[in-house]
Amino acid sequence: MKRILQKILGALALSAALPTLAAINPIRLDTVGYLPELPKVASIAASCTNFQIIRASDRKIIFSGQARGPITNADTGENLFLADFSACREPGIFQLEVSGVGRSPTFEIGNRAFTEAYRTTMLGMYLWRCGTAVSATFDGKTFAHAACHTNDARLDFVGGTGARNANGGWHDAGDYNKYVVNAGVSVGVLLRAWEDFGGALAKVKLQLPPDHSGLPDFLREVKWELDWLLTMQAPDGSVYHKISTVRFGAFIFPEAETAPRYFVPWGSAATADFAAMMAMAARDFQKFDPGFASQCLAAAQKSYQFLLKNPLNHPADQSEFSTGTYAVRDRDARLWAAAELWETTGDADCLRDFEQRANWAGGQFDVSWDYGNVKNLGELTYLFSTRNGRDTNLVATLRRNLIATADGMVATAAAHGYARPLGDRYSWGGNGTVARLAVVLHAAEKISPQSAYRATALDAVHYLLGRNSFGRSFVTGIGFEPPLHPHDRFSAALNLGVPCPGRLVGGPQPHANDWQDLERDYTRNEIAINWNTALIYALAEFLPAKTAANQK
Ligand code: 9MR
Ligand code: ZN
Repeated sequence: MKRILQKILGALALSAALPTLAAINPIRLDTVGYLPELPKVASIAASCTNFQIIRASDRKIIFSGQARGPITNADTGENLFLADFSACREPGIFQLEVSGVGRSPTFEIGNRAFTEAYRTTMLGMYLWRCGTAVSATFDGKTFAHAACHTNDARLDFVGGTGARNANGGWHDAGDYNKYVVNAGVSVGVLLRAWEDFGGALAKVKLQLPPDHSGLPDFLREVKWELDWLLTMQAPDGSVYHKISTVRFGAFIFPEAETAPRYFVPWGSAATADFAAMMAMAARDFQKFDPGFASQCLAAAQKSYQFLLKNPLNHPADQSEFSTGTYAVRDRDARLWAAAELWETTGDADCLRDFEQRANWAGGQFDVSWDYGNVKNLGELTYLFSTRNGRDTNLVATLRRNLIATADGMVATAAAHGYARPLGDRYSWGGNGTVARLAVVLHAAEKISPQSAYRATALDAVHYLLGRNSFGRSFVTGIGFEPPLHPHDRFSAALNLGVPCPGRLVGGPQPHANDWQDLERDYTRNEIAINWNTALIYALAEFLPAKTAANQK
């Protein structure tokens, strides 16, 4: 019976309103869209020789092609056919059809195919704001909460009494705590996006409440986090590791979470991440808000001086807390801080500090990187700096390693049935890691313009938006059959039938097919700022406006 029903439905045009179909649809592609000039490939988990691209409005066949395959995709255990429709450049809304197999969900071909997705992921950031009321309407539903956590935070665990202001910032994830180390990679990647694609980003108006700051919307959202981060610096320049309840709270509205929240003792990784973020902010905000830029620079220098006086790795004492630890060594964060301070100030001691650390690291780039290993960010800043005085050997090594690392990603994507540039590596937050590969790929493209780097960065996006073994988008509110049940306290409390939009879930792990849209599955179906910001970077690369980096 079920089979017959599926057959009947398969013969009809699939619509996003039919939730069970994506799970069985063997035609997997980016259910948001494709850029006209870039490669377009679908993966088909069924026998396929010919395929057609059909225009949604009038069902006209606008392209026919032959699939290639089958190829064996080891990690998902499937035989896949690949349908390449790169030559199809006509803008519009389409479906891919394979006779006897079915039709894909609709997708767009167009220069602005990712603009709404980008705006929605930025809305996802706004909806993480803490210390304030938020309200936004998306797809006819209003996502709102009252001002939350307005008593942040108590000083009991950092040698004080009473409270000190640490309001603001973003909630971290599906929980409402605020962690400096995870802010590090998140803000770092966002400001990297601003430096790489600021021209394009400045053109997109975001769904934000009006203000009089005069800042581009993108920087306004980043500043929300930076303003909070400034409250996390102790008078001696060290930086508190996090603001947290003692244990994770219930699935209630943030304003209903009234359990006391505390400053958690300082850590050297948090301190170094802070110095790096503030040094970046100092140069990125200079043009728009010089007062704020100098405040950021002074804060960065103070924390950097503190680190020089405290050269050993110092993990934060989190023994009283069972919330997220983000307990990482400080090595990469110190390298990153030195690079950003040098880039912003030209200080020769920072340059020496960075170069020594980068040489210890062999000038290597990491393929898989996240909040615990941020050295790629520092190395890229150094590599693209126009300042004098760099060690030419180190520059050459970094260039070589960057290209080798990016080439590896290109090869990995080419060998994978869904062109996942991280291949068969799946771990907690792996979807974020996949998106973050775009940072290194774009950097490689800047020094060696090759279409494969750009195409592979877009492969990462395509995987996340539906070209995967689930045939579904991993981003709430975006694409075909996105997650409805992420591990997210705010969405659960709202109970609107759909979750907060614009959030990338962690994704399958430890194996390719290990994911379900289940709220309790926090290791696979949570959301988090470090994953979202990585996706924002990847989407920013594919916004329509030419950017400083790709203007030729
Ligand atoms: O993303 C983090 C992952 O790498 C860790 O393995 C995991 C366990 O420590 O924690 C993840 O981060 C969570 C954080 O600790 C608390 N907020 C939610 C984060 C996403 O799951
Ligand atoms: Zn809050």
